[in-house]
Amino acid sequence: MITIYGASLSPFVRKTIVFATEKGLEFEVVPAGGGMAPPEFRQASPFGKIPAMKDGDFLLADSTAIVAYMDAVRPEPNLIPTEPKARARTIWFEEFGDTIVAACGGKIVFNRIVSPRFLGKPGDLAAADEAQQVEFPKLMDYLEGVIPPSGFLVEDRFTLADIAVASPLATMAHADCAVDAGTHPKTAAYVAKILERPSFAGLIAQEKAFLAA
Ligand SMILES: N[C@@H](CCC(=O)N[C@@H](CS)C(=O)NCC(=O)O)C(=O)O
Repeated sequence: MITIYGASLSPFVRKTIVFATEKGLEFEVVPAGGGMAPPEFRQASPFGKIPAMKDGDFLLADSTAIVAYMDAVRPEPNLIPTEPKARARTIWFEEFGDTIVAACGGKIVFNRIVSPRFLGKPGDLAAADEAQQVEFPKLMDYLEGVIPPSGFLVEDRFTLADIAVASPLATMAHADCAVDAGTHPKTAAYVAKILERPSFAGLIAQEKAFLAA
């Protein structure tokens, strides 16, 4: 049984949970982050970032490292294509989600949710608004141009690329930054369809309940 440390509001943690679910891996999620830190989490994540993972005595941090491990121990169903170009495109989209989308999302989510709710300090709402108005549309323009008619980013089937791109967008939607179906109809439909998968939908329902409490 694999243990994932973290909380699914984090796009990186959600990525590993969805990946493990889609792989059919047996896993549990142990809350970590903020003030909560079980001793093993500290060992697994040298810089205290979520997610981290434990499988037996093997400890590991970082969502990209964790999904690479999960993929190696459970190759099927395949979520990281093996054909060279498709594999490289998948990693590009993972990187796009983890760095470019998450950087924009961080400004929005930190200032609208994390700072006021978890740190007890007002967020910089102007910075969040600016990220949504200036940066976010550029990301959406890019996606609008690359989403294939199949509705999957790589190999016309569900892969890590879809998990990694949709996950930060799910976190941003909690912070009132949703894809505008008027300006970006393909992207809005794409994200909605990926997030409807049971592996995402269950988590998102729990997150909404947590944020509403
Ligand atoms: N590259 C890392 C990023 C992990 C990350 O930045 N996690 C954030 C939460 S979304 C975190 O733990 N922040 C707390 C901190 O930096 O101390 C991954 O993919 O796992």
